[in-house]
Amino acid sequence: MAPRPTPADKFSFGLWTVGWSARDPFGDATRPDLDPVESVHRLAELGAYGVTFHDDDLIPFGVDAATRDQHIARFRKALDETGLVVPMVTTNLFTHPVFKDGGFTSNDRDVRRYALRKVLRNVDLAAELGAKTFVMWGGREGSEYDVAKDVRAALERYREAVDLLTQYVIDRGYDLRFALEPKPNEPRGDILLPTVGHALAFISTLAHPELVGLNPEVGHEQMAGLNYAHGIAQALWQGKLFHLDLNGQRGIKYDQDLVFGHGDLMNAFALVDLLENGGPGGGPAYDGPRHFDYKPSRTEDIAGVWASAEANMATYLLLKERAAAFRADPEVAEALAASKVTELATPTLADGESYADLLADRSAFEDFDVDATAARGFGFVRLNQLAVEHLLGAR
Ligand code: 3MF
Ligand code: MG
Ligand code: MG
Repeated sequence: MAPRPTPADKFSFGLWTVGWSARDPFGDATRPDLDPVESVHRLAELGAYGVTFHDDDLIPFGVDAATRDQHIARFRKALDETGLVVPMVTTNLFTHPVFKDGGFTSNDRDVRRYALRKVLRNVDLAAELGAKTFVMWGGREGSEYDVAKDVRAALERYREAVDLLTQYVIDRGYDLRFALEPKPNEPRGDILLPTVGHALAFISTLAHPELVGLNPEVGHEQMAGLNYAHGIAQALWQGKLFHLDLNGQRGIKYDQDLVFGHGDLMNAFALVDLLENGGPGGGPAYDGPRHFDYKPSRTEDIAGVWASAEANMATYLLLKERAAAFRADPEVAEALAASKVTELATPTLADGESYADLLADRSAFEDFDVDATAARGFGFVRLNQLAVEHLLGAR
């Protein structure tokens, strides 16, 4: 039996996830639209603590100010009734045809100005609802044709937009940080800031890099053939893991948005182990929302939607249990030491040692037994098998 989630687990879902009516490029919707108010109630019943949304998930694009206020008021009432919080808000700069060449980086300057106004309005709403993170996924920021986009100019405009937004939250005194969400492609042929690494490099050029971090998504990194757990580790190491999108993906293909763990389960195990046990003293390395950005498969009816929402949380909690068992196993501790995994935390130079000392240390080079060391195995396969056996519940 999978453990039951509680708000203390900090699970959150986007309105656009459970609310997806399953229209895809090849077929019509297989489910009716869901009222956001119903989603809030159902998610709370299932044990989630938070709900997130794009402006357009909550407020239909283009409605007048009075109608907008009504949608927000209904949603707020549902939050009050359920106790659900809004840890993160995001803006849709990809659905409406006006954004077909992007928002912040559209070749059309008028579109860029409109995109900024749309985001600024939603930043105000995010702050009003108490969100601490504002995610920006630039799904249409990119191109299909290399000659049709000046990538350097586009990055300049991207930076201009993010710098404006950080200045805005500073001036307004909002307690809100931005998290960029990398993705390599889909819907554009090539999307700007395609991976965790590209986005980290971009952030280092900003006017207020301290206010900008990442929202890496499992499937997005895996679509690029990259290791998600590695990307998360680097984001943590650089203090940039502001938020994350959990889901499942099976290899380098279209964006699948499967339930968390229904793709690369071993990497999901490593990820949960990192998040839950990778911090100081073996505690959590990340204390933000465990946010699911998945799509209930098109084959599922509405009962299947809620079953799939539960599946995300159950899988996470099971992996958390399995990772705890892995960490508590003395044989694992011994295998980690034998594999020198723990030795990597020891600095390569001794305290106060200089390169001159290193050059003078004959044991490091002249007397070092290269052949004997090269002949010794690391035992990584044994270690990984212990992880597999814990993951399968065999230990
Ligand atoms: C697309 C995504 C997006 C972002 C969302 C949040 C529609 O693959 O992952 O979901 O997560 O825009 O900013
Ligand atoms: Mg995605
Ligand atoms: Mg996402």
